[in-house]
Formats: sequence, structure tokens, C-alpha cells
Amino acid sequence: CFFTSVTWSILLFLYFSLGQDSQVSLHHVPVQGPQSHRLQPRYTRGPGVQQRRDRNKGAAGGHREGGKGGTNAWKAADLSPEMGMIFNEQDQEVRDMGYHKHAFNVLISNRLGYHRDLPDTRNDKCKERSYPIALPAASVVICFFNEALSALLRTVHSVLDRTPAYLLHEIILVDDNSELADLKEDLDTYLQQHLKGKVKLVRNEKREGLIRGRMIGASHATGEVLVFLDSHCEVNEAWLQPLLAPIKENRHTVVCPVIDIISADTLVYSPSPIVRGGFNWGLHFKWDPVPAAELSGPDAPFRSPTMAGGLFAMDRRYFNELGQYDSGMDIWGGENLEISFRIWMCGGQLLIIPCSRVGHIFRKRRPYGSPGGQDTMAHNSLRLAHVWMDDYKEQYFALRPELRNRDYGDIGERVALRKRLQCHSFKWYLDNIYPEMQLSARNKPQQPVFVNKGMKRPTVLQKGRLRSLLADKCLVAQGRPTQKGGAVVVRECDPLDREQEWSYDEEHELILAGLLCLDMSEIRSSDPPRLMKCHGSGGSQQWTLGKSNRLYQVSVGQCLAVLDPLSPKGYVGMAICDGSRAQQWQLEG
Ligand code: UD2
Ligand code: MN
Repeated sequence: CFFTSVTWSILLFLYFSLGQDSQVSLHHVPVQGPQSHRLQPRYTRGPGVQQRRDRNKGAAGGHREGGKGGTNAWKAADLSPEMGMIFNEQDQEVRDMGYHKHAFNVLISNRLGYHRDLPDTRNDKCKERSYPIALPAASVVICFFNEALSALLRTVHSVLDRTPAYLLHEIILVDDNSELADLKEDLDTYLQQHLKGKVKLVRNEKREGLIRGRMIGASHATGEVLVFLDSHCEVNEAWLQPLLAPIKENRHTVVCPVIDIISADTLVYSPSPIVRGGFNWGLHFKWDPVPAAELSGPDAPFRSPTMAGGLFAMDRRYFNELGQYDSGMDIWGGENLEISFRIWMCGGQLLIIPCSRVGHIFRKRRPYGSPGGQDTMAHNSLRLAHVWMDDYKEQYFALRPELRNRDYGDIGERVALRKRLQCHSFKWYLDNIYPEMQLSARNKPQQPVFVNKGMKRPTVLQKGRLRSLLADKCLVAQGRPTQKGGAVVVRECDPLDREQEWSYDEEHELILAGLLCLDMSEIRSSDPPRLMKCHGSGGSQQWTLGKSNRLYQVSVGQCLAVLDPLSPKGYVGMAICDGSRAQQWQLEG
């Protein structure tokens, strides 16, 4: 609300004008280390490698605009790590409940507001490309279940802000029977007050899942082209024209933007590498390198065997002719491979358009289940295997023998569709569209892409013991420093003990004895930090070590503190940053 915004602005103003660490202040742009390419953790579905060039850049002119209704924005292409700073219990609650309900940092999402600048992640050549003025107009369909309002509205506003009005036929929101009462009310009010006539809202009377949800959205659409987006996206500069042009040229072309990465912990927007979609025999989508022969330039569209699923554009009539989606698929999963196989096997083509960039919040877990608790991914994959994969479905069953006799419902209509459209065989698809698949040993579990590429460890900036100025003791592992999940405590400093040595690197990781990273639980910031395997994607393992000697944790917005300096137990924990001596640390070599 307005008053919280005002209080927040004042607090921030005071905070930043009272001379905090220059390293993390909004106005300071630290010298950047060499670009690093690290492995994206396997559980997120982000495109493999991240370039985190801009991550700790101070926010350029980061100020908060006055205004009502939470539409305030940080006019910044990038964020300060301080965006997640917790000032009081209310912040704490927003953050913790946000992780619980949405699996990303809702505190930062709310503070960002509904509009923000984004780094233009396109290749420079894209800026010189021109597109026909006359292009088909788009109906943007966004289906959501229990989405955080700020993320949903930022998705909507990014479309309104960055799409020429004549190309935007409409925006259709499909509320998949969300259970959060506040979300329903707040969305209704906001749409009434600010977006009347600009956004259509369709409400499902029961939870349908994203697959039928999108079909419902599409059935309300009247634009020539359908564009599907997840409900936590931000479209970037000139994103739509490059998607519409290839469809205009050939309406059997389906196109995907490059999906840039919005960090779930920090909301920082960073570019994705140029990769394309594949899959493994477990029928999981994966990102693959683009074969050189497929790439004719940094700005040229290229063919992709599959799509990630959430973000694509397609001629509306073609969507209908091609059989929309399989309405027997539930909630989540598998529909992306199903539509990809169908496009290629039945005479269409699927392209990725590097000049179109859309950011997506890649979460580490899905914050919702299915109504009956079923594994909908398995159900949906079975349907897709039985309809589209011919004998190659045996590859799937070899990995998932327990599914061989599982019921998957009636697929009669989909089999008839395949026949009616006179689609190619799955072998044709593998031979012509995804030959890489045939080369790999089919039954071996697939390695994630990029395992060995770009895994260079980040440069260490500082090394030494981490001494608490209050306790005059050093931060060490409570048990063995090799023990994953182990806690840290303060103990007598021993300059000769290698197991007390921390390295602080350019990725802002704190690594003990060259082994494990200091990590904060993203679910509950009241938990103490632990030693975990370094994952290389910032957030829960990102610490800033400032001049005022505090150790600020970016993802939880708090500082590391000695809890009771007199107790021999030496417990430490996270606390609201207050500059006290209990929160002062020195990394000494
Ligand atoms: C990816 C896709 C997603 C979908 C999925 C496989 C991207 C960026 N995302 O997973 O679009 O293809 O793979 O199925 O490629 N939703 C509902 N009702 C539900 C469940 C989800 O409306 O019952 C909405 C949800 O709010 C979101 C969208 O569907 O807007 C996709 O769900 P997700 O973000 O959890 O999927 P994601 O990105 O993990
Ligand atoms: Mn998503």
C-alpha cells in the first residue's frame, strides 16, 4: 500500500545516504572481473550457462518513483544486492511466505514494482535488423495458478510497455482457479482501476492445469497470432516483431524467443547463452548446444528439435489445425515435447529467434502440486510416448519400467489426429530433426549439457580466516569442513589450521577450506547458514563483504551475526543488519 511504500522509500533513503559500504552502495559500480560461465544448477530449467556480467553492478540511478497502488518502480537496468534487505518483521514475512508460496524472492519482486528497465541482451546485429511494418497482431495468453501479483503484473506491463500497440491485439489472463484469496481480489481491483479494456481475464471454475488452461485462453483469443507466456516473465526490447515476421512468412512456423534468466533469489535479469531444445529418453526437456551448421549468424533464427514450453508464438489457425494440445494431459509437464514432435512430424517447423528476448523466473522447485497428488509428468509423458513415439517408446520404458502398465487414459482422438494430419514417423523426426539423439548411446542416462564447458572456478579475491570482531573468534565448520549440510560456529582462531581458511571469490561465494560454500536456506531465513556444495548461481551462496565489516547475505537480506559471544557453543545466525559489533567480521590473511 501507499504508506508502506513511503516508509520503505524513507528507510531506503536514510539507509543509502548514511554512508554504507561503498562496495554495495547503489551509486558505486565495482570493477568487473572477467566474465564467467558457470553451470546452472541442474534442477532449474534455465538454459545451462549463465553470463552474470552485470550481477553486482550498482543500480544505475536506482530511485523509487512516487505513485500509488504498488506501481512504483526501480528505474534500474540492474539491481543492487541490497534490494532484498530485510528491515523488519513484515519484510521477513513477505520474503519467507513468498518463498513458501511462490519459490522465489517476492520481497524483491514487490519492491521492483510493475515496471523496470532491463539490460538489452540482444546481439548488436539485432538492432540493425528491420521487420515489415505489416505484421499479424498477437493475442498474448498468460495462464497462471497462484502467481505472485507483482510478478504477474510485471509480466503484463512488460508486454504493454514494450509492444507497439498495433501489434498487440489483446492480453488474455487465464486464472487457473487460484486458491489465494488476496490474489483474486487484488488482481480484480488492479485490472478495474488500471487496465480496464486492456486485459481480458478468464477464470477457470476448476483447476485445469496449464495445458487445458492455455487451450481455454486460446479459445477466447481473436488475434491472428497466439503468443503464450508464463506468468513470471518480462519481455525485453523489441521482442515481438522478430517473432511475428517468420510466422508471416510461413504460417507453419512456430517460434520461441531466447529465454533469458531472471534469478529466483535476486530477480537480476541476465542473458542466456544461445542454445536449443532437446530431450532425453526419460522424456525430460534439456538444452543442447546449437550445431555449427545450424547457426548462420548471431542474429539469425535457427531450428530447434523441441521447445522449453512456456514461451512461443504460433499462427492461431495453425494452432487449431494442428490439434492445439492434448486435453487429456493434466496440470504440468510433457506438453512441450508433445507439441514439438507434432510440429516437426506434421509438416511445420520450430525456430528459436535470438533477436527476441524474454526473461523468465527459473525456480528451483515447483511451488504447487496437482489436485490429486498424481505425477502428471509421468501421465502426460505416457500419452505422448504412446501417440507419437512409435517403437521408440521402448527407450522410455527401459528407463521407467514401472510405467509400462500404468493407465494413461484414452488416446483415440490424438491417434486419429496424427493419422488425419498424415504425420511422419518418429524415426523420420530423429533422423532429420534430432540426429544428435541417435548418435548418443540411447539407454545411458544423459549428461547435462555443459558439464565440462565453462566450469572454470571463479577467481579468488581474498583468502584468510573470518574473525568475529565481537567474539574475537573465527568462523569454522561445527563438524568436519567436508560435511555437506554442516553448520558453522565461531571458535578460537588458529592461523595454522587450513580448515579455518575461507576464500572469497569474484562470484561472492565464501568457500571453506576450498571445499564447500556458505549457503543460506531459501525457505526459512531464520535457519542458520550451512556448508553446501557450491552451485555457482549466486543467490543463496552470494555474500557481500563490505567496508563496514558486515557480511551481508544477498538472498535473505540479512547479516551474519554471532548470537551469544560469551557462550562456548559459538552459535552464529542471520539477523537484520544493524551495524552492531556482533555483525562485524574481518577476513584476514
Ligand atoms: C516449463 C515451461 C512451462 C511448461 C512446463 C511444462 C518455460 C519457461 N516454462 O516449466 O510453460 O511448458 O515447462 O509443462 O518454458 N500453471 C497453471 N496451472 C497449473 C500449473 C501451472 O496455470 O496447474 C501456470 C503457472 O502459473 C505458470 C505456467 O503455468 O504461469 C507454467 O508453470 P511453471 O512456471 O510452474 O512451469 P515451468 O516454468 O517450471
Ligand atoms: Mn515458469
